[in-house]
Amino acid sequence: GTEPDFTSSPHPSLDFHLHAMSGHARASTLFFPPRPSINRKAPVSVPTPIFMPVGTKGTIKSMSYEELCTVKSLSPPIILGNTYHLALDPGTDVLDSFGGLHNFSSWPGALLTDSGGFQMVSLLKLAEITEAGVEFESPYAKDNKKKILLKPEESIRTQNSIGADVMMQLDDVVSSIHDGDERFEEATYRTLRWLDRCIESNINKEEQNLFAIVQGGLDVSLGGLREVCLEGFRRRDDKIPGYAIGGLAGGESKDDFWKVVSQCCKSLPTNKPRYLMGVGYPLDLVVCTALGVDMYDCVYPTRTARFGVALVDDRSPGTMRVKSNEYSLDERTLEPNCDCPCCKLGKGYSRSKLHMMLKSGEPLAAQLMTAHNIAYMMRLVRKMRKAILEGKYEEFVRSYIKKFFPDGY
Ligand code: PRF
Ligand code: ZN
Repeated sequence: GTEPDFTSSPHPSLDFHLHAMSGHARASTLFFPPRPSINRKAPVSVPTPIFMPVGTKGTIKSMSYEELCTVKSLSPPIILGNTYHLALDPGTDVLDSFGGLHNFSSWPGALLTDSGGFQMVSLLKLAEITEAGVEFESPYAKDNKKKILLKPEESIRTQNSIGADVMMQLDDVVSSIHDGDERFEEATYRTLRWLDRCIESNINKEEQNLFAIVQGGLDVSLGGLREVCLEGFRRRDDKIPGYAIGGLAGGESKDDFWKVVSQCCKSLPTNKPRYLMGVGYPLDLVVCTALGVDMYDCVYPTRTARFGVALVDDRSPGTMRVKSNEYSLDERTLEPNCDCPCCKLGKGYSRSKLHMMLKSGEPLAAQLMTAHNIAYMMRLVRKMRKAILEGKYEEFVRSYIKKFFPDGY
């Protein structure tokens, strides 16, 4: 059936229905229950495969929630926020007094928050990781380089204040191209220990799902660290409503990347969602969905929009640099068949107009380009889902790659 049944689900805060598979690719629906505390009266459903746009501080940059929710071509059912940024601003006092981020920012859909450790490690480079947690220098001048320690308990406490429908565990993130074997081993076991501390400290299990994050570097061999991590999670599976694959998209080769994603998907349970963190190139979505991934997030589509790059289907490598002078007199919209607020099925803003606005730094250009790229991603995941439901995903992958690489891949 396609109606949620939270009573029969082992996790009262998430009901997961797998509808169809095409090869390893999956079409499913995540149902999040009604939540009176945030004035949510009906369940929120998230069809997969899904791409989650990133609203680091609770807003997708340059987009209003009104436009995001009421324009049918956009309407992402779930977006992503970051614990680290939200803890600093607006902070847990404000979030608590509003009853969470859904209320504070008037977001009616589902919300997922990343735990904060990865953002600190990737943003600050100054973070020091110990068994206690991730220690970093406050980025605020007023704090005079004060050291702040983000513990697993603290990350979950903040995510409970945010009220996200999906919370991520604090994980020990290692750079797959900079760190050595010993560091990977330490990080893998620590990620398992931190998961237990996160599970213990979640005070809102009825409404907030805590996902585990598979770490373990690039070693996919039998008895390798990815397997160690996955085996550790199997022993805790009854406490884990969903899984993420972490530690990728950090500069490793595509070959390594695909091998790890494939191995994780083969080992993860089939009855729970799988989320590949920080991945958002359209082609990666198409390929990783074929390997069995359900959920994705990345700043790429929205960030690149603000820099004047549109995602388009009809050329290699699938992007259009609208700032380039070749578009200064181009009367066509970005994509002829796109029904986003920018293209309006060929009746919207011309490439020439967008080109001019981007060159002069007009904020409307960032808004329109962002809308187009979100519409592109939402259309892509809808097409993937349709192909999976029809049992034709392999053909879909072939024709998608052919469009990108007409001369061969
Ligand atoms: N862990 C967390 N967030 C992430 C990642 C991770 O490994 C990635 C992958 N590099 C993106 N975002 N917590
Ligand atoms: Zn468009």
